[in-house]
Amino acid sequence: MANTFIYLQAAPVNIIVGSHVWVEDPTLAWINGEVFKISGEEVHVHTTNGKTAVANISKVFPKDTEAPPGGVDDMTKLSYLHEPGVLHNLAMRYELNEIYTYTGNILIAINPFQRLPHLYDTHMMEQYKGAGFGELSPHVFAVADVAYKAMMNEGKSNAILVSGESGAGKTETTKMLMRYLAYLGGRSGVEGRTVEQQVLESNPVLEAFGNAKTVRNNNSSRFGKFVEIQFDKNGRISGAAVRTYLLERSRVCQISDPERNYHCFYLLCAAPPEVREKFKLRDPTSFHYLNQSRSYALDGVDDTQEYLATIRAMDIVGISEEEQASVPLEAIFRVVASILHLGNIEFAKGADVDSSEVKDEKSRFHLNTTAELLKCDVKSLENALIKRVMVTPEEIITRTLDPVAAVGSRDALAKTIYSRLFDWLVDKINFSIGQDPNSKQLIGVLDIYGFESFKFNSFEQFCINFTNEKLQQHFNQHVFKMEQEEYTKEEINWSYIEFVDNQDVLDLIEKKPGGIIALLDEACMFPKSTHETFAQKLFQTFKNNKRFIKPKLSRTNFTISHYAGEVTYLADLFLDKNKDYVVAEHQDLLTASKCSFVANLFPPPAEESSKSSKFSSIGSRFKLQLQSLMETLNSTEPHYIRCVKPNNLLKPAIFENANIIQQLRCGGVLEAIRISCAGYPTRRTFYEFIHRFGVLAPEILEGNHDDKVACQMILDKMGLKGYQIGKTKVFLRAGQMAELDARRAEVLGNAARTIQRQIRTYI
Ligand code: AD9
Ligand code: MG
Repeated sequence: MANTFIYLQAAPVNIIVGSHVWVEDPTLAWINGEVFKISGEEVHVHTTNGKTAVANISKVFPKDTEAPPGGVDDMTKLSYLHEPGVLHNLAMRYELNEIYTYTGNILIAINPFQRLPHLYDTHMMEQYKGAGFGELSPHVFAVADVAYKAMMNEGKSNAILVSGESGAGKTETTKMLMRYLAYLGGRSGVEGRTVEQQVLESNPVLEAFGNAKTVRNNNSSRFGKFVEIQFDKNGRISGAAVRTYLLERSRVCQISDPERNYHCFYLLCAAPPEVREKFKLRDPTSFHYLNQSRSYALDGVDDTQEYLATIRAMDIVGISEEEQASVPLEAIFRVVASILHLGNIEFAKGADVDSSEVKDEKSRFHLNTTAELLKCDVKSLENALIKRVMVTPEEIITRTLDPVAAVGSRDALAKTIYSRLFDWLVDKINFSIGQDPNSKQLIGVLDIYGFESFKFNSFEQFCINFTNEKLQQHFNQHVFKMEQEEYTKEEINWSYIEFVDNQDVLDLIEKKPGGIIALLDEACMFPKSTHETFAQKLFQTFKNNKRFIKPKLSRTNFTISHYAGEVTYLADLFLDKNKDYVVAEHQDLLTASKCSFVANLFPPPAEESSKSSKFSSIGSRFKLQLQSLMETLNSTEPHYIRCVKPNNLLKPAIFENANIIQQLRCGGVLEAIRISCAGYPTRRTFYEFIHRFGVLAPEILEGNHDDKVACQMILDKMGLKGYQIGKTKVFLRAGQMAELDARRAEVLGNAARTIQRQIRTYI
């Protein structure tokens, strides 16, 4: 990750001895202090921690000594819009449990890591319902309210895009948004399975099957989600659709301490005894897919209670225990249990070379149980795990798998079943809630993984970061547009503002032909490819691409220079992970299941192959999904919420500066500010401006000028260039506010010295 700070605002030249400033600090990122010496370009500062710091004048930023002690609720109200100022403002507010702050129209939400019930109660919802945007403190409800009002007034669809890194609070924020929208668009007094109730209850169902404990978050969503809530012309919720993206499949069979598998496995193991007996379940410690990690229980969570809560939620979204239900709940949990038993089947070397057999009696028990639960033939299951049939034009060859390959086959089967089950749940939820064909307006809520850069990054991070590049482009264009609109409204000239686009990274990834995804698909289709040949092809193709870097010490890794920093990807598993196919033996086995639910999860492939071409890849499919998401988003009015994780300990009241700066940068908050800095970052109403800078020209105030003219005269007297005067506000270029403040401090200092002299003379 690039470790350079973004200097949002050119450092002003008018820092003088006595100025209050910010300088870089190795632990705190930024620290403030007072300048006591300037020699050439070097500024010497007494910092507030009792030390001295020396910094180049280009890296010293003025501190607004007049900023209100509790911070400002909108960053655009800051006098100096720069990185330390932004950070300090958030820190001051966080200390007071003010977790929300605007940056213009963007809401920044810092995870409190503690319940703040009063912040989300019905009383709060009532208040926000009647209020105009900006009237009350920043809040998720205010964003949802703006979206709803805009939809009602303009008849246009809106979208709320929630982003941030793992554990930053996206899912919690999304749930608050949905609760507020259900409050606005729900039918009061109606009980039972209403559309809004189903929309809300889809969350716990999806969380039970798609969330897991990770090192970053005890309830981490392992999939992306876009919920479209449809409204009728009276503003009542009339339908909804949930789209999900890229569920993490590997977790089903591989976890490492202290993470967990998907919640549903544990809660099923904690179900009432008769349920566990039916599925032959025991303690989670007895299952290989769960006991690879020693983490079983979650702090503050009772899995038995979770089981019951999940059942209740499933009932509301139309999956019930009743016998007459088309898909009884029982079938779903039977499939979940079968995966646990499947994972316990072990293999030993078979009699022939490169062959394997079910290891022992214990494994045979699990094999039998898996077959029983999936209602498929046990011998066919065994064969599907340890044999492969190859059909050549001449003959049919049966090949055996060695124990390692058999384990691979077993795990592939588990992953396939689980991901089909998850997709089925999403479809079922959509079917139950129902879409309103007459709805012309909707509010979409996007809860999707933020930018990721780990020590080792693979295909999943590649897809996630690709998503973020797409959203970043959308975001930049939007922020830029908003700026332009503000300028147009004030009738000022804005034509020369430029902003950096990330189209070049997107081309590198998704261009067809020739982008990384296209080259990966090519490699996957060519039988002799290896990850090495794939990497070589990338190096060759992109050797002159400035967004692509070949790391010196590796033959197979490659680095992409993303908008949020550089990320190095390990090409090793890209080919495997990109291939999207179900082993034919697995497919045949499950299509033949006597349980219609299982068989329906695996419709015969003949139906599918007529629709699609013979090769399908995860990367290309994901690209198409993203394309469709972007099309939807482009037809909506977007609103942005950036969630920030204040510390990695997941504890309240700890605000880690450097960590937060990094997130603001990745979330594009600093970029948004930079875009506004490229134009006129400081805006003051005529009144505010005169109030602050009237002292620079008392003679003008004495004249009987109108406010606008007075502002113009003050600015002229100070000799500033490039600013603009709008209809109600003065628009200053970056650094000009600091310049005016320095002049003001000088005037006030002179005045104070004169008074002191007078006092001395008098004494
Ligand atoms: V991930 O990318 O899905 O791993 P999220 O979704 O960003 O992540 P999540 O919403 O799950 O994070 O929040 C993590 C935890 O922070 C929650 O389980 C809560 O314990 C905590 N949290 C987040 N937001 C709030 C809040 N507004 N109030 C109280 C919160 N606690
Ligand atoms: Mg989440």
